[in-house]
Amino acid sequence: MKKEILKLLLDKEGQFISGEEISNDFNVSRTAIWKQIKTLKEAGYVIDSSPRQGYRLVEKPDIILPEEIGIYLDTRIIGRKAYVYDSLDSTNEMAKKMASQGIEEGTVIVAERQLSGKGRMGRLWVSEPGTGIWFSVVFRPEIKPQYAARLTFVIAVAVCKALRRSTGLPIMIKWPNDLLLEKKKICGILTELSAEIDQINYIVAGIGININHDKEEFPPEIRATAGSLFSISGQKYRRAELLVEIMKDLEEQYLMLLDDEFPRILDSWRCMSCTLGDEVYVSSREEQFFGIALDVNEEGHLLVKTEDGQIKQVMAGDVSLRRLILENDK
Ligand code: BT5
Repeated sequence: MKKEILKLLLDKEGQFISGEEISNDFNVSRTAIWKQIKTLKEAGYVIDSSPRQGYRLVEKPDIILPEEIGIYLDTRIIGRKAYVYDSLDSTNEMAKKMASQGIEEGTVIVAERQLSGKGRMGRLWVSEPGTGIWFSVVFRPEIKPQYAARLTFVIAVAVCKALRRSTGLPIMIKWPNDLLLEKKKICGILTELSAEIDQINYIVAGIGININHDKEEFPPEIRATAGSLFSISGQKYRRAELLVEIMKDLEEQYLMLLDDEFPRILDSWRCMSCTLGDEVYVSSREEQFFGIALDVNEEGHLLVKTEDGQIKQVMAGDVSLRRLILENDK
């Protein structure tokens, strides 16, 4: 009921809809409508009520409400179920717990804030309330575990495409899991796998996107490297609307993966990559070296030509762009 009333208000944003019209449309009492309007107002939607004219949506808050997401989403898999929490330790941890209990594929877990948001290799992800989108998606792809890294490409391409389309900003992908805007990290992806030798149980993809932060809102230790859509473009965005667009692209790219069309995903990835052709510094647990990033292969490994002409395959290392290192060193 809440969803239907919200849809009417959103469709006719700025115009009055009479209580009578709503009660006829949905066959509910005026009191029931008034109750739903009250909860929407409490959530932050600014709704005018006039005894003669009815209700009018005046302003939409920057909140992520599952009912609103449901109105705009026509996906088959991604986001059919969405849970939004005020606060979680980590959406990935919650998603893994739900996945191991059998929750359906495509389920999305969002948190307004994370108390200990996770990056890779035990690093922290800063996830303050209200400014970004912090969420995880549960996948159960029928692909071999050795191809699990492909999902990171699915996510990076989908998020990059959706953000570019919605904002017009020249967002780029840095291998393997970052999105950059004007050389600042605006998004990080953390993909976690649970698998047997020959079969994937589930993959949880965690995505953190900085949307409406002021520059000063980032803690000093990441202020030089982190950015948000707002801190770079000066434009604020409604997170719920971006999330819907991202979910649509996630579904599109994921279906391509399931249809054995990974080469097409890789082609999109190559077009949006700021890593290929550039001089990179590869720093993994085993080794560190400089080279030129040539390409990525079907497993998602980065092919790097080293200074002595060898071509190395880089897996889950940490790749830094040399240009950035020099600039940050200044
Ligand atoms: C990542 O790790 O980039 C993956 C981040 C994934 C976060 C999402 S949010 C929803 C889901 N639930 C979780 O608990 N996690 C996922 P990594 O490449 O290791 O980068 C981490 C590094 O980025 C940190 O060590 C900081 O230097 C920097 N960093 C931390 N918070 C940041 C932020 N909000 N924006 C930009 N950089 C940040």
